[in-house]
Amino acid sequence: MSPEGLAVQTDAPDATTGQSLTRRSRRAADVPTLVERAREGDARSVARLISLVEDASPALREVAAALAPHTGRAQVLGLTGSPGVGKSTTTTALVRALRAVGKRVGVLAVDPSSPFSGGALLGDRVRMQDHAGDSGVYIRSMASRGHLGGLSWATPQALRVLDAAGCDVVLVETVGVGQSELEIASLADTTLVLVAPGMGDGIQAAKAGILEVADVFVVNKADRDGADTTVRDLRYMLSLGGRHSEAGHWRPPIVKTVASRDTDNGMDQVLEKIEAHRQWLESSGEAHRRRSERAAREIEAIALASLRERMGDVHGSAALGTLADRVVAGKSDPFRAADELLDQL
Ligand SMILES: Nc1nc2c(ncn2[C@@H]2O[C@H](COP(=O)(O)OP(=O)(O)OP(=O)(O)O)[C@@H](O)[C@H]2O)c(=O)[nH]1
Ligand SMILES: [Mg+2]
Repeated sequence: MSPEGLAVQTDAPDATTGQSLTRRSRRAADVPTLVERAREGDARSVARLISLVEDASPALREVAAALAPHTGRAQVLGLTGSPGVGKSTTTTALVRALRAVGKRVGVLAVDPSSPFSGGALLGDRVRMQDHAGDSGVYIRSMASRGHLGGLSWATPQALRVLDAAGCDVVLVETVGVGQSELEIASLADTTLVLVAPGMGDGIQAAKAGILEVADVFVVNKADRDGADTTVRDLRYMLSLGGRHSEAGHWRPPIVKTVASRDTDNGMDQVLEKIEAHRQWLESSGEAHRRRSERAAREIEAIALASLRERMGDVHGSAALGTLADRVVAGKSDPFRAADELLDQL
């Protein structure tokens, strides 16, 4: 075994904590070996690859290139909803249901508010211990703040890692705050929007544009009063229009769940609706459209980030100073100067 390989073995002690990231990222990565091992299902290699992605390591390009031929198989499910609605509990229950039918599952818990990996998701990790020791499940918390473009930057790459590692399904959980649910919808093949009775979630959903992104509505905590009212509210709001009401479009079904129960919790119905949606995606051509839109957004995010980086080099540079002097002297105008600057990039 090469010294590199040894380093990989020893320095990724815990796939879920994301600790020792800095220490790890300083070491050179043997990317082909990592990818090979990840494809064999080695959790440490998967962890290391995701860390490289998350840290925007210099090896990122090599990682992306090495993963590319092995991707495109995994079904990506997004789960979003207000804090405390039951996303992690539902994720755990769905993982169990998917494992029961022999699927390999990856979970990415993305915290859009935290710049730290794993920090705020401690509680989630504890619950996820349900699946500890099951080699058919890979669970990872990720931070997204601090990355240019938030979710759109590191998450798609992490999805690729899990896809290449042979996950049949990848669940992406993110708390619904502001933009994140819209971003998750653009990443996922099927987006589940969770609401709970008595949280005013239906109305919030309408306001935040969530009605437009939901492929399946999950009314969780259906053991509580008001679940039927919530279902009715959602149904009413869906009847008011939007893209769902157009002919040939998918009408998001509404499923009631009690994710905290071990049995009879509604997960089988959720999986049925997900499967129905998958079939609709394929037969309508929407699957391809979504995937290529996703790739386009990714390319755009990378290109913009790289432009910004180059612009950063320009700030305070002699070239910019010269152009500024010409504008001040009336020999050029800011638009022409900006064009000239872009030409130099
Ligand atoms: N009564 C009831 N409680 C539930 C149900 N599902 C989840 N809970 C409880 O609701 C609380 C929040 O659940 P989580 O799964 O952590 O919710 P979350 O949406 O992941 O929360 P954040 O990640 O903090 O946004 C926990 O105490 C769960 O046990 C349910 O179906 N019924
Ligand atoms: Mg959670």
